[in-house]
Amino acid sequence: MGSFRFLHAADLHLDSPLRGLTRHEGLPFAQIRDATRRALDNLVDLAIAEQVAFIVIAGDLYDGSWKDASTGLYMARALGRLLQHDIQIYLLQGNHDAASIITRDLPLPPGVKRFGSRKPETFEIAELSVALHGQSFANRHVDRDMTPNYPSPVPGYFNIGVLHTSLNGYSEHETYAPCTIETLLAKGYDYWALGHVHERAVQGDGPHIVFPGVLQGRHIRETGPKGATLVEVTDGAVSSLRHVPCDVVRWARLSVDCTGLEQESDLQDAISVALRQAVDDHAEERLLVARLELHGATPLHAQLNARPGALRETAQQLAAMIAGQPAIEKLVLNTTPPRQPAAHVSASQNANPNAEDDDIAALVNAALADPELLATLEAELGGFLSTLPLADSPDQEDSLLACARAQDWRALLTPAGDALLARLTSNEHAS
Ligand SMILES: [Mn+2]
Repeated sequence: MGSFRFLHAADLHLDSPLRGLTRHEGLPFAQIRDATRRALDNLVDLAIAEQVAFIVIAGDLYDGSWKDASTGLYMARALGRLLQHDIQIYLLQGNHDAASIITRDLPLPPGVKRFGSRKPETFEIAELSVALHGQSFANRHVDRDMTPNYPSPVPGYFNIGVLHTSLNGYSEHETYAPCTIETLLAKGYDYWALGHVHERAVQGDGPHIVFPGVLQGRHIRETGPKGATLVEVTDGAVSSLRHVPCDVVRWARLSVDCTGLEQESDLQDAISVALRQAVDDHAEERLLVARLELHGATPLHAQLNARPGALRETAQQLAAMIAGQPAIEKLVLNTTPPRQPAAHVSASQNANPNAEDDDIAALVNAALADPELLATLEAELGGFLSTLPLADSPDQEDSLLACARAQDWRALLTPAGDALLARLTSNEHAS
């Protein structure tokens, strides 16, 4: 037995639409929309450069029915390049491209094999002593374990199981063809080429159970390097396993610590540093698309929250002036004011009290910093308050009225903000 290489990919989702992205202004949509096609080209280039014997694609080549004939033609060209280099192709249909979903399909010339959906099918490559076992999805929803019907390994061969599955315990993914690592191991195969889970994962260190992950990240939940797994087999055993990036657009969530930043220029520097670092870490020739998440207690909090759109534009301009020109998907403000809201407020039963806290605190802070508002309060309330025939008493010293009479607007507005927040987040007002 000699040695050979093969490539394992899954979840290409060719021509996947830009769901939810179009509302983010200033993104290079054309480049992002084209990314799944260019990643497919990179996959083909990789297969040719590494002189792999064959490629296995474990489901979800497409995101659903083709958007038009050009999706099928693009895939045909990619597969055609592989065939011209004598690279055999093994395809499996997953939940996104199940037999019942795809209304049009590619012809299957010699060299392209697709696993049937009625029962598991085995393809043998005699000259390499390789057997591939797999079953495509007939329908979108497969809620049973498909592995019991998979055949026993071919003796003396390197056996590969091909399966589109959520395995179990991947809560981010809907349950499809669930199975356990134990049942996969019990089959006695040498390698499980899985698809469906978009995060790359390698299970166990005996027979390899591998999710290569999505070929190209498509949104901010698919961050980090994306690509395919290059497997080398020597004398019937896996001798090396390498994940090779194929993506052309890389998604990243960047956390920017704003704690104690006092000047907007300091914040701009922090954003530039975070972006530059991410480009160095990730981008190379790729487009980096970043979500900036600002956090920490800063005196800038109120001012940032008052004009989040302006900050986003500034961040985009900063990004445009950095080598590699990363794009900003979104800017999320999770900063807090230096002074925290009163404890009873955060104990309220709101489902997401922090966002409310921050908004109200920002309003109150903005009000306190507004000399015009303070002057108005004094003018409108001052005269009225002085006519009130109320005697000061010791237990009224901290009351709102006492604060007003003393023209201590800060002391007045702070509990007013807290009271407003308590009202807004009270369940009694939910109707
Ligand atoms: Mn899938």
